[in-house]
Amino acid sequence: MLKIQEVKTLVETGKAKKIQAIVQEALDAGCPAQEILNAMIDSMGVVGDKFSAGEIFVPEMLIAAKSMAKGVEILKPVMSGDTSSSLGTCIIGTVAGDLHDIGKNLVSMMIESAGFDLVDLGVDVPAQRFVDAVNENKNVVLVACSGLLTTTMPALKEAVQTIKAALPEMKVIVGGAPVTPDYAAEIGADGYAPDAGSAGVKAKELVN
Ligand code: B1M
Repeated sequence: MLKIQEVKTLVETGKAKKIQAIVQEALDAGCPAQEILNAMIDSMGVVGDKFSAGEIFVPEMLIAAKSMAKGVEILKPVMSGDTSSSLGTCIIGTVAGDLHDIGKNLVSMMIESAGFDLVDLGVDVPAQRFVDAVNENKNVVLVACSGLLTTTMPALKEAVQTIKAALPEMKVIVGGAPVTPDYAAEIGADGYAPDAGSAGVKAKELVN
């Protein structure tokens, strides 16, 4: 428990160099990986609230994000399951104009654990790039689009609609903090998930 509190503090204060050792110590002390991850996600919420309140600014958000990403590197091998048989390839990316990637990276991890091969296009991905990636890769069965800003929700819509216009049979899943199930349905996505764990479950459901 004490170690988890330490992990939270290291995320909130952006101590990227120290966090990996402490995450490892928390695991060694028997803390479940999911609990450590949830604590780090909570901490990003704290960081967001401080940003909203004008107590911290973009650089502090950025170093907190780096710190969390470093911590997740230690959790990834523990949380990823057996992926020996593939359900097909999933293309994933954060939509145009949006640079947030922590949530997308967690979703990638869970979709990969669910049994998909993954092609990660990164952040700020133009709508057409998703279509091109489907055509450039083998056995693509799913496209996953993440959006974290209310201002990039139209880009999410454009991504889904561009993919569906070019590839009507392709399954598309969307998510991200401002996205709701209603919005996902309204823009023509096949699936929505509120968090990384349920994104893995939903992805499997969509291709079965
Ligand atoms: Co930004 N940012 N940020 N930021 N940032 C938010 C999102 C914000 C809520 C902060 C706030 O004001 N409280 C706010 C958005 C407000 C809004 O749109 N209503 C905001 C803002 C305003 C901005 C800027 C505009 C700030 C500025 O420049 N003035 C700017 C925009 C830059 C851009 O993208 N063009 C900006 C920049 C940044 C940084 C670059 C500094 C950094 C990102 C670094 C990085 O990602 N590598 C950053 C950060 C760190 C945050 C907060 C603090 C944390 C985000 C995060 O990683 N959360 C965030 C505040 C917050 O979230 N409370 C904030 C943890 C992560 C695990 O959660 O990403 O929600 P999340 O992912 C979840 C679910 O959403 C879901 O599963 C994930 C795991 O459970 N999910 C999916 C995500 N994608 C999914 C896809 C799926 C399914 C589920 O299917 C495909």
